[in-house]
Amino acid sequence: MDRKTAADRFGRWVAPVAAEAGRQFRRAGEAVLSQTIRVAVTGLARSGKTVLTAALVQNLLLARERPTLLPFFAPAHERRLLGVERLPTRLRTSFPFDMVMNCLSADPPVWPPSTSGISELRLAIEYRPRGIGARLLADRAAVTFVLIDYPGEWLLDLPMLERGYEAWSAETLGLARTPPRDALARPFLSAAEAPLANAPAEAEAERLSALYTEYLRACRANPVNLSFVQPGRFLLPGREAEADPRLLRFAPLPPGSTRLHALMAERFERYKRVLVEPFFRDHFRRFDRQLVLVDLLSALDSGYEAFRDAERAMNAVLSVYRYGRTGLIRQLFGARIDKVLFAATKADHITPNQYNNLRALLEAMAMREGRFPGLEEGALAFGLVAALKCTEPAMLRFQGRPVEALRGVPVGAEEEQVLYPGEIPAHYPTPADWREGRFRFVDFLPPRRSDPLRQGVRGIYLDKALDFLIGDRFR
Ligand SMILES: Nc1nc2c(ncn2[C@@H]2O[C@H](COP(=O)(O)OP(=O)(O)OP(=O)(O)O)[C@@H](O)[C@H]2O)c(=O)[nH]1
Ligand SMILES: [Mg+2]
Repeated sequence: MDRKTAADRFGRWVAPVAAEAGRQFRRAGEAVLSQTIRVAVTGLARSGKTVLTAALVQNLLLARERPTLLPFFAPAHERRLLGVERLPTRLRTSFPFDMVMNCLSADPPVWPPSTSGISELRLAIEYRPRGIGARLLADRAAVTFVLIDYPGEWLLDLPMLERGYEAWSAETLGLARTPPRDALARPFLSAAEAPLANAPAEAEAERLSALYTEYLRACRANPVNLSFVQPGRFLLPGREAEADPRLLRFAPLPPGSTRLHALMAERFERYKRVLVEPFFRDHFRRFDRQLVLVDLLSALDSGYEAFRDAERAMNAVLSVYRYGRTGLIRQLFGARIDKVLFAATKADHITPNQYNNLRALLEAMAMREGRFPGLEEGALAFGLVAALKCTEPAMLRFQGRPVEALRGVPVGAEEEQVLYPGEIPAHYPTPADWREGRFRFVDFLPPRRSDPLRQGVRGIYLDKALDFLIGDRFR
């Protein structure tokens, strides 16, 4: 064999292998760069989860054609999105995306109905990696973005896991006896303090749990509009509890040793074991990032007590991050969430000059109870969003001076109006802030003449929220 033939042979032999190796190498790179990120969107009933989830998804679906839709979402702004499409749902009920978009694009547009339970939506996002190193591995990569919408009420049950029935009862009854809850809890409290001695324990448990649920419902309703309700599934049961309502037939009781007591304590433990623990184990533990929506403006609108109660609920949710990396809850569930964004919703109810105060207030509410050893520095953020902007900034004259106001169609009105919504205090508010009649946040109708199906959903800071939650995964 002469040298040339040997070289040819060598060349022929090596060339296809090298190409194959290159392909494999690139495929491995794509595998490295292809990843799944699960972001859970939660918040109490009516906080704005459904509209916000749909708005994020709709704008992502349009982001390649309309990069200006999400200017603060770096991969969109840098024109690195190559394609975004919906994938079939895997584990959970499908998020009702088409229904929500049909509502928002109807003429006139309407708000979608309330949802219940947990649902998911999966998106495949193809993008061009940024760094040269990453591009050498693959010139396109993919992120599977899973959004999960679930009731924030379920998170309020977390602190129950650390309590026995007696301790939980003492705490819960103590809260029910403080204003403004005491007035709402009266029928339940008098029944709990003097249970019917001759009634069968089963029937009494049923009667007391019904009264207790009524009390929780009244807490959430107008005019008090409180946030902290426990057990959260008494109001938002979910599929498992709907199938077996006996799981919800208990209530707190003063200390005692009756048969009723034993039954209540047993059901309390069962509730934790059958409903609370599996949610944390099977769902929460798998989330990578968490967006917690807080309708802080409604709470502020309802008075000092509602505001402080929203803080109580926020801190119950945050308690999971106060346990530290070795705490009980971590050990039990090994939660891997490494970024949490708390966002005040419906920011279109206030004028832009109030955004800073709203954000600062949300942060102050969380920080009053101390730090978060369960989260790295910078992993917890506070912001504000509007899923769908229903107002435009406008000006009014008040006592001869111009003041920033909002233009929109209030719920119940026919015509556009210009309204002054009030100001968010720059300090942590005291009851005096409400005596001065400081806030009047009006509900507005969704805007007409917008075309969310083609133009995207116009919100506030949707792109910033997205960038915080998933931007780092598009390297
Ligand atoms: N002005 C304004 N109102 C909003 C916005 N988002 C939600 N809303 C209002 O809040 C209501 C509740 O929004 P949803 O997205 O359905 O809230 P949710 O948390 O999914 O509520 P549930 O399904 O009942 O738990 C809507 O019907 C609107 O009235 C927003 O960005 N701006
Ligand atoms: Mg909903």
